[in-house]
Amino acid sequence: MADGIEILRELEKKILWLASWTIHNANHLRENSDGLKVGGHQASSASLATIMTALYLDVLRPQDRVAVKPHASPIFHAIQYLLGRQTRERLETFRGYRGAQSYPSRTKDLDDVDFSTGSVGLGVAQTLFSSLVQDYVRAHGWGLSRPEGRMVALVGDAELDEGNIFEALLEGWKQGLRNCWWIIDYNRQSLDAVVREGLWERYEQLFKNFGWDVVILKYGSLQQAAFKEPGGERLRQWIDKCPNQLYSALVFAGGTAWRKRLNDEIGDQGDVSRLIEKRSDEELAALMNNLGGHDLPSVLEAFHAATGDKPTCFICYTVKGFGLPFAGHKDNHAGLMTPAQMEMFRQAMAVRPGHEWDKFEGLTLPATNLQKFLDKVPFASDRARRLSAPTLDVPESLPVTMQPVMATQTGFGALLNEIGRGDSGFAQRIVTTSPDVTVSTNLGPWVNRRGLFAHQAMADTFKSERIPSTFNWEFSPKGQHIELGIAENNLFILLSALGLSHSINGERLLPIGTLYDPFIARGLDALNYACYQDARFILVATPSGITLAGEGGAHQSIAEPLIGLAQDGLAAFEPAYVDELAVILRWAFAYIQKDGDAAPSERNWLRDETGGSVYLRLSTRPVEQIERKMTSELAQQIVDGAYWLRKPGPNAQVIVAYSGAIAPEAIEAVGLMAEDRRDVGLLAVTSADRLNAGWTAAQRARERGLVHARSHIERLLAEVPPHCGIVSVLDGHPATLAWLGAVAGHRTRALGVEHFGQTGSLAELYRHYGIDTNAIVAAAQAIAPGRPIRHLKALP
Ligand SMILES: Cc1ncc(C[n+]2csc(CCOP(=O)(O)OP(=O)(O)O)c2C)c(N)n1
Ligand SMILES: [Mg+2]
Repeated sequence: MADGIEILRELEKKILWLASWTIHNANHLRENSDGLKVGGHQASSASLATIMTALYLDVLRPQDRVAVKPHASPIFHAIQYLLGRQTRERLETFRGYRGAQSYPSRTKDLDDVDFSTGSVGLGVAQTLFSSLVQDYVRAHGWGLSRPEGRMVALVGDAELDEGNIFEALLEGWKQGLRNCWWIIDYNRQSLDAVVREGLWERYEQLFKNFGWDVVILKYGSLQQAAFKEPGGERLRQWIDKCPNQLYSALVFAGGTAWRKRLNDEIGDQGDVSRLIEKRSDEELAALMNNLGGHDLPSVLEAFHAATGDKPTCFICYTVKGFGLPFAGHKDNHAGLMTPAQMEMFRQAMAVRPGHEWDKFEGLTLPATNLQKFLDKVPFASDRARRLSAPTLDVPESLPVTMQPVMATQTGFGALLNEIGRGDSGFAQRIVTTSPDVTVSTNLGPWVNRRGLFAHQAMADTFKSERIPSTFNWEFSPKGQHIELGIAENNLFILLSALGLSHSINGERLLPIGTLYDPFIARGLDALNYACYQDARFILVATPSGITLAGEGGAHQSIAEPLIGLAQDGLAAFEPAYVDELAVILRWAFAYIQKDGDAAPSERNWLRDETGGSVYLRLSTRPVEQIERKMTSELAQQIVDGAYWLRKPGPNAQVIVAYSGAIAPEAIEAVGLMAEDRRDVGLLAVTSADRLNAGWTAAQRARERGLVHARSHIERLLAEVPPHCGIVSVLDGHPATLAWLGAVAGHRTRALGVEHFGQTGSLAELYRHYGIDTNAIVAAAQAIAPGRPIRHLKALP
């Protein structure tokens, strides 16, 4: 190990150099630089150089997974470079087009990032949920031939201000979290400031309260040795009392300043003075900067000592910018080394000009020894850290017992209930989850059949006490529903972890999460990051819109259809009928498993073969169902995003395009107009999102010369005469469908909901917001002039 420590020390130096050079290169040297400087990396990275060296080059195993603090990405990339998993070219284009990413990215980086970070707090929680998912998978008897991994987060101390971390912490405690390490980079600096005194004590208590072990790495081995010298105890007391601001300032100021301050405050001409005097300025600075988190032996010892599976929080004292000229300065977050400072750093590192990217340049140990060491690094012993799992066959169709009048939410519950009856491999891999709205989003029947997941079996007391209850809430390691507390961030981060199981655990899951539609906004960033990681899941949101009337104004959702339209990696649907939902859900189970060709289909210009996640915006409104045969053509159109419920004639003056639960109003309006407007058409839009994406892609293809490219909506609207108007309507923001007019230049009036919070009956609310039958007719009359539509009533 002594040898090992020397090698690690050398490599740590090299890693800090490479990370600093990467940033310097991106800022000062890269040609065609647009003048935008890279901030927030240099100091922030340096703070974790020691800890990450210890982890990646010694402690971690291939099965371990890490969420790296966003600003430590240059250190991460430098380590991967040394391990031969990152290219020089990508480091040279750090933060540039197709270069190494400023924040580690699972999808954009090529050097094996486990979790994308960038939005602080989310990566931290992701490790916790990944650990729960690993337990879930293994409890179901899958993936047992592979060793259990540890989920590790490198956490900025200011990152702990993010509330989602505490939401996760509580959930982890409830679910019996194991195998999770959170390593806090306690540099006592955030972006703007130096953090409050004594935060570590709050953290310590907090983590202990949630059943974690807490390991504090405060003093490095130099300091520990010095404390044993005569006068050492005085020095320790002084360090313990020193405020964060002052310590940082002295780190920045260096040896002379340390000496003056220490002599002023504890210099007694006796033991302590001797302890201080014995050391040169440089040695004194090295001693005072030797905090636990920068001391390889202490860091290694602490990590290796944590052998059990208990979740463990390491509070590591560090210096932001350690080893760099602006170490400790409170303004250093976006600090960059000047070319002159970099030159000094280069000399200190003995790196010759032109050899900046050489792996072992300037190191004292022989290159062959260093390379031999790197070749044996346990973490890198298995190149295939990213796993895969076969796709599961999805039934040709999903059966459902139709009732004449039915809400899509009821349909969803019935569909899952049917799936839950069978015990196909497909049904076994479904895992559902919900933040305390399991029953109210209609997952109850499924949960009754498949049970809830927990490490230990727990009977339903109501059942054992023979008290009648609709729900049989039994927990067991085989259960297939993970019940969460009310925290939508947790829902999305858990979905993200479940939806990466094929890649992380080599075992595919088919995750479904349910929540109330308006609360998508509560966890939106976590949803975005789940999609960004390319996690695969189905999100089912009910109730939605103002159609939830009885639920009250405070639960209305307006912007969610636009989120569905805009969110990358998420295909959004808003069906009106349960037979549509059955088709879409079946498609979704296959779609979330795809990972194929990125070329768009020539039929709809969508890139379905690449797969993605799915959002189903459903409703609690019972709607009269249409009795019809589900032909394969109709099913295809439902999945593509729209179909004619009533085809417009050649002389159509107006068409109505609707989405979702407002279908009865749209149908009624078309009926009422029929006598006074010719050939009225009715377009059922099942996915504004997919229609829009196909349209955009087809236009782009045409602009690039593929003159015959046509999207699904273009084909549909090609049948509509140019003078015809479009009235679009949905229970959501009108912009969701307003773009339909731009497809072929039809005059359009977009109806929808723009204001929040009104309560009332469904009829009152539809009237109030102008999406009822009469409002549709009025809009049609206004944009498709002709004789007065006789059923039109005056608008309020
Ligand atoms: C959700 C979110 N809000 C704000 C930011 C901008 N930001 C990036 S780093 C940072 C402060 C980080 O401080 P700390 O976690 O202590 O890391 P250090 O820089 O000290 O290493 C902030 C506010 C962000 N990345 N994500
Ligand atoms: Mg910090």
